[in-house]
Amino acid sequence: MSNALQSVIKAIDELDFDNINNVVQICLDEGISPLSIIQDGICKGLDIVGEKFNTGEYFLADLVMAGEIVNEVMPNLKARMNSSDAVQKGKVVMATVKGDIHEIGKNIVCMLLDANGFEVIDLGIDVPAERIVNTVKEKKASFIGLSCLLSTMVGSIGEVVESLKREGLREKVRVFIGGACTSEQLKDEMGADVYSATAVDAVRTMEKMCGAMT
Ligand code: B12
Repeated sequence: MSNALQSVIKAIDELDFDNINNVVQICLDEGISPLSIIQDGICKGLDIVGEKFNTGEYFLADLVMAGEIVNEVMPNLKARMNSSDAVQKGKVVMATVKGDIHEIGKNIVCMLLDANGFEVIDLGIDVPAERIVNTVKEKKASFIGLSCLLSTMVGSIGEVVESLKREGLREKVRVFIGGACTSEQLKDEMGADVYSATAVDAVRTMEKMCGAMT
């Protein structure tokens, strides 16, 4: 791995807010893609922060700081990923589930979908099932993307699926799930359609499904 990417990991790991823009710019100057900076730099750094939180070396305030550092650099990376000539492939309603306020992973998925020609309706964090389902109905969306990082909140995924059934919309929309505490098994337990481990996987699978739907 390049020294520049290592510096991004280190800046996140050490919660070095003042240096993050600098090290990300060095990566960009070296021709490293925004996607690689996110996946191989930022996400790896966040994994280390999560480990340190687990072992008691970092506290909640440190998690907050890690989130702020990522939010600081994302606009710059997002601006470089948007493709202006993208064709609209399908509508996706994205949300972090009720009870969960983690937004970084969801925002990355939104960015990638947007850059690849999907219309993204981002409802934000801690979103109740009814709001998600009402938006699907109103916008006639084909996909829902649910982000969940807290094991205690996985039931919120099931609530969205049940609410879709009640509204007679279950067959009209594909439900994707992702986030640190999700899995293939959880997808089956909650009655969702697709589990994607990364944002890139999610975009590829949606693109394939769009092809199959047309
Ligand atoms: C930063 C952080 C926070 C920040 C978030 C700031 C922000 N603006 O988002 C704050 C301070 C808010 C926070 C709070 C808490 N956190 Co926190 N947090 C983290 C940390 C360090 C990083 C999360 C992150 O952004 N990762 C990077 C992103 C890019 O990864 P990702 O979300 O997994 O996304 C990727 C894929 O999963 C996928 N993906 C994500 N979403 C979706 C959606 C779809 C549809 C698809 C297809 C794919 C997809 O694509 C992404 C890119 O490839 C993690 C540790 C970790 N390694 O995950 C803990 C972690 C998630 N938090 C944890 C905990 C316990 C908490 C708190 C309960 C702490 C507390 N005591 O209060 C609170 C919960 C508050 C709440 N109600 O939600 C635990 C969860 C344990 C569990 N299994 O339940 C973790 C795992 C830390 C740990 N090791 O213990 N946290």
